[in-house]
Amino acid sequence: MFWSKEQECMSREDMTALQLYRLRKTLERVYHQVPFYKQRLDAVGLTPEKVSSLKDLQEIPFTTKEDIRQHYPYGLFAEPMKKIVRVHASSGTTGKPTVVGYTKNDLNTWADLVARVIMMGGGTEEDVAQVAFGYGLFTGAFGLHYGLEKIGTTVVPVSSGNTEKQLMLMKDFGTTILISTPSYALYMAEVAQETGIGKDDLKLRVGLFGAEGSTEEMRSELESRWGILATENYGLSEIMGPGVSGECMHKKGMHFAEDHFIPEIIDPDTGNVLNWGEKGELVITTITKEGFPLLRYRTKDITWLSDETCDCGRTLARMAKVQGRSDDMLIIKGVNVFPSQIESVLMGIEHIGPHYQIIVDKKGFVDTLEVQVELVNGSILEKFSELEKLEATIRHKLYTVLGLEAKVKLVEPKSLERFVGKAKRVIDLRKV
Ligand code: DLL
Repeated sequence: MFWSKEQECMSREDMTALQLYRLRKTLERVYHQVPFYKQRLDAVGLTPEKVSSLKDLQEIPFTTKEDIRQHYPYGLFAEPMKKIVRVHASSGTTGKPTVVGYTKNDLNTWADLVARVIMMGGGTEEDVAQVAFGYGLFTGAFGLHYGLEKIGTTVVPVSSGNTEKQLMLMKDFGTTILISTPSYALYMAEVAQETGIGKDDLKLRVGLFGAEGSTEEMRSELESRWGILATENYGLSEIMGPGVSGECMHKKGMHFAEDHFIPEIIDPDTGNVLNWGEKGELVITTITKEGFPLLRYRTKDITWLSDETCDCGRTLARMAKVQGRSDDMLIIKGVNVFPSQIESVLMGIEHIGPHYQIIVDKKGFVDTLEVQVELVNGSILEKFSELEKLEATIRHKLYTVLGLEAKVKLVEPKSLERFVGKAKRVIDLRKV
């Protein structure tokens, strides 16, 4: 199912021409309307007229989150405030948030791009969608909300949290689409089980999950617990919010809205542009945004792109699951570890549940890694030999994948923290 088939199935030639045209327009806009970009472009001797191919994009310096912070709150907006009809912000862990602004046209484009993602994942106007992302400055809920309304889906704007009520509404309102982070969907499934709500009590058939990474194993877990088809979508507030890319029902990578955003993959250390298929940091240039355009924004998200046409017929570049953020990558005893690798190992092992916590610390000069995992059934805690055997199995599997010794601690069911938004599974005590 397509929301905008013509754009989603364009030939590469047409896409390149459209991107170049829109890139030039964006450069003109920012060159004349944002002093920061004028300075940056002047510094490398690039004026909008000089850009004759997409390769020229590589001449443009990167923009970082730090640049946005330094112009807090509105310094990088390309339109006067009277044209800005909405702001959102991402909280960030330290200091001031990153603020983004949308014109009326931006909101319209945003709703269209989210509508694409919803339809790709199987949503229609017949559906009832429960938005269990937090409404507020976060882009997740409002982003999905307007995309759903554009299609004509019935929206239940319940927001995140209050899990028992969510489940009651899901049942009573006949919700067919659940929209949340994968970790919240997992938590909700657990509460559903505890309160005796089964798959058959619900009409749920589709899950649209995003805003954080999750492994294939986590997807399977969610699909079987809820009896749904689960797809994943990706986005970030700086670029727009959700709607940047999303999976279709073939679940083979996220179709990237290339007609609005140009993706590049770079080597995060050297900044060199890599080829299609090579893994690196995703860099995005917006080419239709009015309020808050961004040139070559470093997302820190590690992924790769494919330009093969998907079985669904879409020709848009496909983005692989985010492997992690370059700033989430843990360096433990000199070994690079992404939390997603640990999740992959854990999800395939019997007797343990999908809830875990990663604790990194230092003993003297040596890094330590501890993985705490919840048991499905607490009774095993009394059987010392079984417990030891299970811990050894997990340790061995982690060693095989990470090349690193980890301490494994099995804990009581339901003893680890649950999340209603983005999960925080890593505690790095070395940074405290
Ligand atoms: O999380 C936007 C969003 C909301 C996307 C709802 C999809 C659904 P931020 O709060 O600004 O925006 O966080 C952006 O979240 O750079 C990634 O690191 C991470 N992220 C978002 N989607 C995914 C995903 C929203 N599907 C940051 N897989 C991004 C992995 C994701 N990471």
